[in-house]
Parts: sequence; C-alpha cells; structure tokens
Amino acid sequence: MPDIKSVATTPIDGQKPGTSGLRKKTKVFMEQHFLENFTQATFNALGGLKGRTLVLGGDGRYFNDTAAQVIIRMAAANGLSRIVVGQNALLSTPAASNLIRKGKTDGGIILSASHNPGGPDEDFGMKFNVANGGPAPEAVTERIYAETQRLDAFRIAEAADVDLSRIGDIQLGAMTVSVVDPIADYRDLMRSLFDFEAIRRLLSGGFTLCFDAMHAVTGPYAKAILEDDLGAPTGSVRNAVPKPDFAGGHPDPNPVWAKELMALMTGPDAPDFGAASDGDGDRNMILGRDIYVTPSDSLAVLAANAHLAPGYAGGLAGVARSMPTSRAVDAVAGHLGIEAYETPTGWKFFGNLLDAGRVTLCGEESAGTGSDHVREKDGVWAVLLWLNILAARQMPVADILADHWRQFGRHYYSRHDYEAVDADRANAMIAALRETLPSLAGRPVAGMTVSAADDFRYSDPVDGSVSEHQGVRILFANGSRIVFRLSGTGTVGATLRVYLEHFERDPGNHARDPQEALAPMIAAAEEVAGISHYTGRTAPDVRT
Ligand code: VG1
Ligand code: CO
Repeated sequence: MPDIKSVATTPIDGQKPGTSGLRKKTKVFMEQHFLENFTQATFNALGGLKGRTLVLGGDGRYFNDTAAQVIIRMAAANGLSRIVVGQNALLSTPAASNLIRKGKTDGGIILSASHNPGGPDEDFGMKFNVANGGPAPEAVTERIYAETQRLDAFRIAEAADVDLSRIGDIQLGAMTVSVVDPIADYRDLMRSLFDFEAIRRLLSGGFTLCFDAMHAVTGPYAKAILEDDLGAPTGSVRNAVPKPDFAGGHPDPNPVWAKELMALMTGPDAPDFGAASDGDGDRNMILGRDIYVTPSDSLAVLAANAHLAPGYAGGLAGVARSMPTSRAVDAVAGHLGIEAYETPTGWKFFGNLLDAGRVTLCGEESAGTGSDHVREKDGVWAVLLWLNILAARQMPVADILADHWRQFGRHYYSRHDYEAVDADRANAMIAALRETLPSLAGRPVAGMTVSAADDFRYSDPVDGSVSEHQGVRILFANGSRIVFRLSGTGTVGATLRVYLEHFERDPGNHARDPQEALAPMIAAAEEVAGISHYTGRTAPDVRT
C-alpha cells in the first residue's frame, strides 16, 4: 500500500479552462504544483473520486508521460477505483471519448494542447471530459475554476512510476490501473460505421491516398486502419510516429502548417486523396488532387452524402455547426428537411444536441467534423467517411465538390487570424465593435448594406443554459457575413479571428480564388472594425 501524502498548496490564479480545456506554456504546467493543483481542482469539482472510473491518455507531446504518472498517483490518493490508461499514456481525443462511453466511466482526462506545437518551450494542455464522452460543459469548467480558487492541499500517493508500456491491469494501492490498447476499440467502432469492403476495393483498384499524421497521435491509428485494415500501401501514412515535439512543427492540419502535404497534392505525383490530422487527432483536413476542401464545405458534403455509409444509412436526425462555420451545411439541411443548429465555438456545445438525439453530424470551420459515434470531433472518422463516399460515388474529390456547389451554391469562406496581438488592444477592438452594433443595421459598409448585426448569444435548446458574447456577427443584405471573435485556446496575448463568408448561387462564379471572391468582405471587416488600427497589423498571420 503506498503512503498517501496531503501536500499543502495555495490557490492558483486565473486558470480558467478556455474553448477546449486548460492550455498553457509547458513550463507553466511544469511549475511546482501547477499540474497537481489543477488536477486536484478537477477531482474536487467532481465531488471526489470514491468508487469511480476515469480514462486517461494524451497526444504524446513533451511532458505527457510525466504528467500521466502524476495524475495516476493523485487519482489513487483520491480514492479512484479504476483508471483506464492508453498504452504509453497515448490516446487520441476521439479514442478517449469512445473509451469513456464504452466503459461507462465517469469521464476522462486528455493531455493535449491539440494543434499547438509541443516541447519544453511550447504548449501543454489538459482537458476534462464528462461521462457522455464530451468536453466538460461550462457548468463543470466553472466548478473546476472555483475549486482552483479555494484549493489548500492536494493528495498524492508516494509510489514509483507505473509501467504503462504493457497492456494489462496493475494495482496501485486500492486503485486498478488498466493499461489498454489505444487503438483496438476505436478501430472496432470505425468498422461498425463504414463499408470497409468498399473502401478496400477502391484502394485495390488503383485509387491512391496520403495521410499526414504530422508526427502526432493519429499515426498509429491511421497505420492500423488505412494500411493494415484497408490495404493502402505502406507509406501511405506519413509522419506516422508520434514525437514529443511533433518534429518542431505545428500539428495543425491546414494549408499553412501542412505544407509538405499541400506540396504533394498540388504536384505532379499527387495521389487521389490527401488528408491530415492534428496533435490529438480530432481535426482533419481533406484534399483532392489540386483541391483543398474547406472544413465548412467538407461538413456540408458529408451531410449530403453520409447515407452512403452503413452507419448513417438511416439518414441524419439533424446537423449542427459552430456559429462562425459557413452556412453551407444549412443549405443541405434545408434540402434534407432536417434541423440545422447553430452553436458557439467549441465542441462542448454539441454535447446536449447529440445526447438528445437531435443531431447526428456536427462540425466547425476549424477543421473539426464528427458525429454521434463519440462526443468529440474525429479526424480519422472524417477521413473514413470521405473514403466511403468516394468509394460509393466513384468520382474524384474535385468533381464531388463541384457537383455539390452546383446543387447548393458555393459558400466562399476564409478565416483570417491575427496572432499574439496585444490583449488589451484586441479587447478594445471587440468592445468598440460591440458599441457600434446597434447602429450598423441599414448602414453601408464598403459599398454593401448591413442587414443585421449582433453579439451571438446561445440558448441551449436542451437544457436552456445561456452563453453570451460568443462572437460579433455582421450580416449583409447580399447574404455575405463577417464574424469577429477572440480565440480561447491561445497561450500568448490574444488571437483575433475574422471569419469571412460570401455566397454565390451562380455556377459560373464557382471557380474563383476564395481570397479574391472575399475581397469586398475583407475590406468591410477593416472598415467596420479598424483591425489595422487596433492590432497594428496590415495583414493576418494565417489565412485558412
Ligand atoms: C479553436 C477553434 C475551435 C475549436 C477549438 C479546439 O478555438 O476555433 O473551433 O473547437 O480550437 O480545437 P479558439 O477559441 O482558439 O477559436 V482542438 O483541436 O484544440 O480540441
Ligand atoms: Co485537436
């Protein structure tokens, strides 16, 4: 029986979980008692751990293994009955969500800062998911925050590291540590949703693909499923070994950070299909030969074609998108005669709708798509659904997209990010923008007329909870839209996100360069918000 220590500590300041858990510089997490304090606050917010089971895993970034050992010792000291840990403390976010649900556990801790870079000088993060497998809703994160403010001690067992490299059960005092294969259950779930036979035939018929795991957690998942199960040639999955620093890159699947894949897909040896996922495996990027599918379009295409996969053959109950995500999926929902919900940014807001059976598919413009199979967005799942659709329709990605636009019109879309902006200036900009909202409607901006402007307020249709100030949105009479919000996942200063959208019904106008098609919106955003004045920047750092 290991000794249990109660270590005196002091409350931690201002550690509010953001859009997706708590994200900080790794060095902050490594400061004395920081990880311990936040972990104890989480346990306290749950009302103690006696008799409970939790899941634990992370994306393999620097400090993942050390942090996992600390959390295990603390869980044992707090009376947890069982902790289910991915082998070597690895679990992708969707795989963790699946284990939480499948094992009917009380929740789980995911160690990840998602697409943020990793390493001693980069980022670390901790997310708490509840028993439905989804990110803690605001009521729970508020409780965790309150606990951080009144913490005076944490409990930890004095024991050596547990061997997480071998699958099986180990006792740590009264707690069982169940080390599990991080892939097996997830792979079974994917087999139950998709027509693996049809995808295998597609791949053996000469259809080629490249999946870039970006040195992050999806490498082993993609190798097992795409190469071993579906027969994609060895090497189809690239950068497949998770590295603590993601080989120095940002494991962020977008055209800016997934440069290597972009070059391949636009070069002479481009395969038919390209995809990438992020640090913790919940995001996805979809590419065809010479074509990038925006996440908003991807969600719409998946919604329109999901019935082609066995898991969705019965059709969709409804769809949901985060507010800044383009309204392309709304057009599909209208056509299908199903409900389309608009939620604030962050996957936690989809949980109630999924649990209540109101929606089957949901997604965000930030490269997240998912369904009711888990309660997280899911990168590998999105890739498999695309492959299932491609196998069923026998058309190139570019043709599927062109066909979609012909039927539903094209929602040109781009997000402009201004990173590490002075936080006070960014807040001042949003405050000024809010002030102008009441006077905007009817006013001309950059030659277009504003039809409505507001600060998005969400009232959850299931539990009635209200979330205010979820982004400023400006609608134009021609159907275009601009959204402004500040990121809740950054670790340095503020990140301003400007979301631009412009709808074109006419197929004659569907082949334009998105930045060009959005030029009037870009000008309008500057005119209405004074971006360069407040940020001191003349151009965004990242355009996706
Ligand atoms: C960003 C995205 C948001 C996403 C969140 C977590 O949040 O915009 O859509 O849900 O990251 O994704 P923000 O507040 O920085 O805009 V992940 O892959 O970190 O779990
Ligand atoms: Co992620």
